[in-house]
Amino acid sequence: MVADIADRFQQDGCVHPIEVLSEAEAGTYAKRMQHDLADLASEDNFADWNYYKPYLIFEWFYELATSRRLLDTVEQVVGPDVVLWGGSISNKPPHSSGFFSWHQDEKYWHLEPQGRAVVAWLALSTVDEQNGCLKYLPGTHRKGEVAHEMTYHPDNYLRRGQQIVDATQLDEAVSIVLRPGEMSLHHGLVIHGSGPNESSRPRLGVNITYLPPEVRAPGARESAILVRGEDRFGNYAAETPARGSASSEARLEHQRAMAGITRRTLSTAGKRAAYDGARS
Ligand SMILES: O=C(O)CCC(=O)C(=O)O
Repeated sequence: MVADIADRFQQDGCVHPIEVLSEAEAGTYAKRMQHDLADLASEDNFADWNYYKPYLIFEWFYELATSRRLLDTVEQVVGPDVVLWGGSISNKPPHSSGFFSWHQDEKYWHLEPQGRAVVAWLALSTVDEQNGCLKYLPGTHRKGEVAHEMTYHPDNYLRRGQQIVDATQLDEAVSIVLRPGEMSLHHGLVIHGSGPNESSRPRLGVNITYLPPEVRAPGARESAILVRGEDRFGNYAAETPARGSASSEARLEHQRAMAGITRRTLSTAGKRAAYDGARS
Protein backbone atom coordinates (compact mmCIF):
# COMPACT_ATOMS: atom_id res chain seq x y z
CA MET A 1 0.00 0.00 0.00
CA VAL A 2 1.29 3.44 -0.92
CA ALA A 3 1.89 6.40 1.39
CA ASP A 4 2.08 10.00 0.11
CA ILE A 5 -0.10 9.35 -2.88
CA ALA A 6 -0.15 12.94 -4.14
CA ASP A 7 3.66 13.28 -3.89
CA ARG A 8 4.31 10.01 -5.70
CA PHE A 9 1.77 10.94 -8.35
CA GLN A 10 3.45 14.29 -8.98
CA GLN A 11 6.88 12.70 -9.09
CA ASP A 12 6.28 9.59 -11.20
CA GLY A 13 3.00 10.36 -12.96
CA CYS A 14 1.62 7.09 -11.60
CA VAL A 15 0.97 5.53 -8.23
CA HIS A 16 0.22 1.85 -7.45
CA PRO A 17 -0.85 -0.53 -6.04
CA ILE A 18 -3.73 1.00 -4.09
CA GLU A 19 -6.22 -1.41 -2.55
CA VAL A 20 -9.77 -0.14 -2.92
CA LEU A 21 -11.87 -3.33 -2.85
CA SER A 22 -11.46 -6.67 -1.12
CA GLU A 23 -10.62 -9.62 -3.34
CA ALA A 24 -14.13 -10.99 -2.73
CA GLU A 25 -15.75 -7.69 -3.76
CA ALA A 26 -13.61 -7.55 -6.90
CA GLY A 27 -14.67 -11.13 -7.71
CA THR A 28 -18.34 -10.20 -7.42
CA TYR A 29 -17.87 -7.22 -9.75
CA ALA A 30 -15.94 -9.40 -12.21
CA LYS A 31 -18.92 -11.79 -12.35
CA ARG A 32 -21.43 -8.97 -12.87
CA MET A 33 -19.26 -7.53 -15.64
CA GLN A 34 -18.71 -10.85 -17.39
CA HIS A 35 -22.42 -11.66 -17.20
CA ASP A 36 -23.41 -8.35 -18.83
CA LEU A 37 -20.73 -8.49 -21.48
CA ALA A 38 -21.78 -12.00 -22.53
CA ASP A 39 -25.44 -11.01 -22.47
CA LEU A 40 -25.13 -7.84 -24.52
CA ALA A 41 -22.30 -8.65 -26.93
CA SER A 42 -24.57 -8.82 -29.97
CA GLU A 43 -26.05 -5.33 -29.43
CA ASP A 44 -25.28 -2.74 -32.13
CA ASN A 45 -23.89 -0.21 -29.68
CA PHE A 46 -21.91 -2.69 -27.62
CA ALA A 47 -18.46 -1.34 -28.60
CA ASP A 48 -19.45 2.24 -27.73
CA TRP A 49 -20.88 1.09 -24.38
CA ASN A 50 -17.52 -0.49 -23.58
CA TYR A 51 -15.29 2.30 -24.85
CA TYR A 52 -17.16 5.40 -23.78
CA LYS A 53 -18.70 6.15 -20.40
CA PRO A 54 -19.80 2.61 -19.41
CA TYR A 55 -21.10 4.09 -16.13
CA LEU A 56 -24.12 5.34 -18.11
CA ILE A 57 -24.99 1.79 -19.20
CA PHE A 58 -23.87 -0.50 -16.37
CA GLU A 59 -24.79 0.18 -12.75
CA TRP A 60 -21.88 -1.98 -11.56
CA PHE A 61 -19.47 0.30 -13.43
CA TYR A 62 -20.95 3.39 -11.77
CA GLU A 63 -20.69 1.67 -8.36
CA LEU A 64 -17.00 0.98 -9.03
CA ALA A 65 -16.36 4.52 -10.28
CA THR A 66 -17.92 5.98 -7.14
CA SER A 67 -16.77 3.45 -4.56
CA ARG A 68 -15.75 5.20 -1.37
CA ARG A 69 -12.15 4.09 -1.01
CA LEU A 70 -11.44 4.69 -4.68
CA LEU A 71 -12.80 8.25 -4.54
CA ASP A 72 -11.04 8.95 -1.22
CA THR A 73 -7.78 8.24 -3.05
CA VAL A 74 -8.70 10.07 -6.27
CA GLU A 75 -9.53 13.12 -4.14
CA GLN A 76 -5.98 13.21 -2.83
CA VAL A 77 -4.76 13.88 -6.36
CA VAL A 78 -7.65 15.66 -8.11
CA GLY A 79 -8.74 17.77 -5.12
CA PRO A 80 -12.03 17.83 -3.17
CA ASP A 81 -14.22 18.49 -6.23
CA VAL A 82 -14.25 15.59 -8.65
CA VAL A 83 -16.06 15.07 -11.95
CA LEU A 84 -16.45 11.61 -13.51
CA TRP A 85 -15.87 12.24 -17.22
CA GLY A 86 -14.87 9.00 -18.95
CA GLY A 87 -14.03 5.35 -18.70
CA SER A 88 -13.82 2.08 -20.53
CA ILE A 89 -13.90 -1.64 -19.92
CA SER A 90 -10.40 -2.93 -20.46
CA ASN A 91 -10.44 -6.71 -20.67
CA LYS A 92 -8.06 -8.99 -22.54
CA PRO A 93 -9.18 -12.59 -23.14
CA PRO A 94 -6.72 -15.45 -22.49
CA HIS A 95 -4.13 -15.95 -25.26
CA SER A 96 -5.12 -12.80 -27.14
CA SER A 97 -2.89 -10.57 -29.21
CA GLY A 98 -4.53 -7.18 -28.50
CA PHE A 99 -2.22 -4.54 -27.04
CA PHE A 100 -2.09 -0.82 -26.29
CA SER A 101 0.84 0.96 -27.94
CA TRP A 102 2.83 3.50 -25.91
CA HIS A 103 0.81 6.70 -25.80
CA GLN A 104 -0.37 9.67 -23.76
CA ASP A 105 -4.12 9.90 -23.11
CA GLU A 106 -4.33 13.67 -23.01
CA LYS A 107 -2.61 14.02 -26.37
CA TYR A 108 -6.05 13.21 -27.81
CA TRP A 109 -8.46 14.55 -25.21
CA HIS A 110 -7.91 18.26 -25.87
CA LEU A 111 -8.67 19.42 -22.34
CA GLU A 112 -7.93 22.86 -20.93
CA PRO A 113 -5.89 23.24 -18.88
CA GLN A 114 -3.94 20.15 -19.84
CA GLY A 115 -2.38 17.79 -17.30
CA ARG A 116 -5.17 17.67 -14.70
CA ALA A 117 -6.91 14.44 -15.77
CA VAL A 118 -6.40 11.42 -13.53
CA VAL A 119 -7.06 7.87 -14.74
CA ALA A 120 -7.81 5.01 -12.36
CA TRP A 121 -7.09 1.51 -13.66
CA LEU A 122 -8.87 -0.95 -11.37
CA ALA A 123 -8.13 -4.68 -11.55
CA LEU A 124 -10.99 -7.16 -11.19
CA SER A 125 -8.68 -10.17 -11.68
CA THR A 126 -4.99 -10.73 -11.05
CA VAL A 127 -3.16 -8.53 -13.55
CA ASP A 128 0.51 -9.18 -14.24
CA GLU A 129 3.11 -9.21 -17.00
CA GLN A 130 1.87 -12.52 -18.44
CA ASN A 131 -1.70 -11.32 -18.99
CA GLY A 132 -0.76 -7.87 -20.29
CA CYS A 133 -0.68 -5.45 -17.37
CA LEU A 134 -0.42 -1.70 -17.85
CA LYS A 135 3.14 -0.29 -17.96
CA TYR A 136 4.34 3.31 -17.79
CA LEU A 137 7.45 5.42 -18.16
CA PRO A 138 8.00 7.24 -14.85
CA GLY A 139 8.24 11.02 -14.95
CA THR A 140 7.17 11.34 -18.61
CA HIS A 141 4.10 13.40 -17.66
CA ARG A 142 6.55 16.26 -17.09
CA LYS A 143 7.58 16.31 -20.76
CA GLY A 144 4.24 17.76 -21.88
CA GLU A 145 2.80 16.43 -25.12
CA VAL A 146 5.21 14.33 -27.17
CA ALA A 147 5.07 13.39 -30.87
CA HIS A 148 2.96 10.36 -31.83
CA GLU A 149 2.61 8.51 -35.13
CA MET A 150 -0.36 6.48 -36.39
CA THR A 151 0.38 2.81 -37.02
CA TYR A 152 -3.13 1.37 -37.54
CA HIS A 153 -1.87 -2.01 -36.35
CA PRO A 154 -4.84 -4.43 -36.46
CA ASP A 155 -4.13 -5.81 -32.96
CA ASN A 156 -3.86 -2.37 -31.38
CA TYR A 157 -6.83 -1.49 -29.16
CA LEU A 158 -6.22 2.19 -29.94
CA ARG A 159 -8.26 2.89 -33.01
CA ARG A 160 -5.54 4.65 -34.96
CA GLY A 161 -2.73 2.70 -33.38
CA GLN A 162 -1.10 5.91 -32.22
CA GLN A 163 2.25 5.52 -30.55
CA ILE A 164 5.05 7.73 -29.38
CA VAL A 165 7.80 8.34 -31.91
CA ASP A 166 10.73 8.48 -29.48
CA ALA A 167 11.27 4.98 -28.06
CA THR A 168 14.54 5.72 -26.24
CA GLN A 169 13.07 5.50 -22.74
CA LEU A 170 11.24 2.18 -23.11
CA ASP A 171 13.80 0.24 -21.08
CA GLU A 172 12.70 2.30 -18.05
CA ALA A 173 9.15 0.93 -18.22
CA VAL A 174 7.54 -0.06 -14.91
CA SER A 175 4.92 -2.85 -14.88
CA ILE A 176 1.80 -2.29 -12.78
CA VAL A 177 1.12 -5.66 -11.20
CA LEU A 178 -2.21 -5.66 -9.38
CA ARG A 179 -4.26 -8.07 -7.29
CA PRO A 180 -8.04 -8.11 -7.76
CA GLY A 181 -9.40 -4.96 -6.07
CA GLU A 182 -6.18 -2.94 -6.44
CA MET A 183 -5.78 0.04 -8.75
CA SER A 184 -3.23 2.41 -10.16
CA LEU A 185 -3.77 6.13 -10.76
CA HIS A 186 -2.02 7.68 -13.73
CA HIS A 187 -1.54 11.21 -14.98
CA GLY A 188 -3.18 12.10 -18.31
CA LEU A 189 0.21 12.83 -19.87
CA VAL A 190 2.28 9.93 -18.56
CA ILE A 191 3.39 7.61 -21.38
CA HIS A 192 1.84 4.16 -20.94
CA GLY A 193 0.88 1.03 -22.83
CA SER A 194 0.36 -2.71 -22.36
CA GLY A 195 1.22 -5.94 -24.15
CA PRO A 196 -0.88 -8.94 -25.23
CA ASN A 197 -2.33 -11.52 -22.86
CA GLU A 198 -0.02 -14.52 -23.20
CA SER A 199 -1.56 -16.40 -20.29
CA SER A 200 -4.51 -18.76 -19.99
CA ARG A 201 -6.20 -16.31 -17.59
CA PRO A 202 -8.43 -13.36 -18.56
CA ARG A 203 -7.20 -9.88 -17.73
CA LEU A 204 -10.19 -8.07 -16.26
CA GLY A 205 -10.25 -4.40 -15.41
CA VAL A 206 -11.81 -1.00 -15.93
CA ASN A 207 -10.35 2.41 -16.42
CA ILE A 208 -12.03 5.56 -15.23
CA THR A 209 -11.18 9.20 -15.90
CA TYR A 210 -11.71 11.99 -13.39
CA LEU A 211 -11.27 15.75 -13.75
CA PRO A 212 -11.48 18.71 -11.43
CA PRO A 213 -14.59 20.66 -12.51
CA GLU A 214 -12.57 23.67 -13.70
CA VAL A 215 -11.04 21.61 -16.53
CA ARG A 216 -12.91 22.36 -19.75
CA ALA A 217 -13.50 20.21 -22.80
CA PRO A 218 -13.63 23.01 -25.40
CA GLY A 219 -15.58 22.76 -28.63
CA ALA A 220 -19.11 21.81 -27.65
CA ARG A 221 -20.77 21.23 -24.30
CA GLU A 222 -20.17 17.73 -23.02
CA SER A 223 -21.72 15.93 -20.09
CA ALA A 224 -20.25 14.39 -16.95
CA ILE A 225 -21.18 13.59 -13.33
CA LEU A 226 -20.04 15.41 -10.21
CA VAL A 227 -19.05 12.60 -7.82
CA ARG A 228 -17.39 14.54 -5.00
CA GLY A 229 -17.66 18.09 -3.65
CA GLU A 230 -18.99 21.02 -5.55
CA ASP A 231 -19.02 22.21 -9.17
CA ARG A 232 -18.56 25.99 -9.26
CA PHE A 233 -17.81 26.08 -13.00
CA GLY A 234 -20.72 24.42 -14.83
CA ASN A 235 -18.58 23.17 -17.71
CA TYR A 236 -20.57 19.95 -18.08
CA ALA A 237 -24.25 19.08 -18.43
CA ALA A 238 -25.25 16.63 -15.69
CA GLU A 239 -25.53 12.97 -16.66
CA THR A 240 -27.76 10.37 -15.01
CA PRO A 241 -25.85 7.23 -14.00
CA ALA A 242 -27.05 3.76 -15.00
CA ARG A 243 -29.58 1.76 -12.99
CA GLY A 244 -29.41 -1.95 -13.81
CA SER A 245 -27.82 -2.95 -17.10
CA ALA A 246 -28.53 -1.32 -20.45
CA SER A 247 -32.03 -0.19 -19.50
CA SER A 248 -33.96 1.82 -22.09
CA GLU A 249 -33.36 5.03 -20.06
CA ALA A 250 -29.64 4.24 -19.88
CA ARG A 251 -29.42 3.68 -23.63
CA LEU A 252 -30.95 7.11 -24.25
CA GLU A 253 -28.65 8.76 -21.73
CA HIS A 254 -25.64 7.14 -23.38
CA GLN A 255 -26.82 8.31 -26.80
CA ARG A 256 -27.15 11.87 -25.47
CA ALA A 257 -23.63 11.74 -24.06
CA MET A 258 -22.25 10.31 -27.30
CA ALA A 259 -23.95 13.11 -29.24
CA GLY A 260 -22.06 15.62 -27.07
CA ILE A 261 -18.81 13.81 -27.77
CA THR A 262 -19.51 13.72 -31.51
CA ARG A 263 -20.44 17.43 -31.64
CA ARG A 264 -17.22 18.25 -29.89
CA THR A 265 -15.11 16.00 -32.08
CA LEU A 266 -16.61 17.64 -35.18
CA SER A 267 -16.09 21.11 -33.78
CA THR A 268 -12.44 20.46 -33.07
CA ALA A 269 -11.85 18.62 -36.36
CA GLY A 270 -9.04 20.24 -38.25
CA LYS A 271 -7.56 21.38 -34.98
CA ARG A 272 -7.16 18.15 -33.05
CA ALA A 273 -9.47 15.14 -32.97
CA ALA A 274 -10.69 15.02 -29.42
CA TYR A 275 -11.76 11.41 -29.24
CA ASP A 276 -10.56 9.73 -32.34
CA GLY A 277 -7.45 8.60 -30.51
CA ALA A 278 -7.43 6.63 -27.29
CA ARG A 279 -10.60 4.69 -26.95
CA SER A 280 -11.54 5.91 -23.49
O1 LIG B 1 -5.95 -1.29 -20.39
C1 LIG B 1 -4.81 -1.06 -20.76
O2 LIG B 1 -3.91 -1.90 -20.73
C2 LIG B 1 -4.45 0.32 -21.26
C3 LIG B 1 -5.63 1.21 -21.49
C4 LIG B 1 -5.23 2.50 -22.12
O3 LIG B 1 -4.08 2.86 -22.16
C5 LIG B 1 -6.26 3.39 -22.71
O4 LIG B 1 -7.45 3.03 -22.74
O5 LIG B 1 -5.88 4.49 -23.17
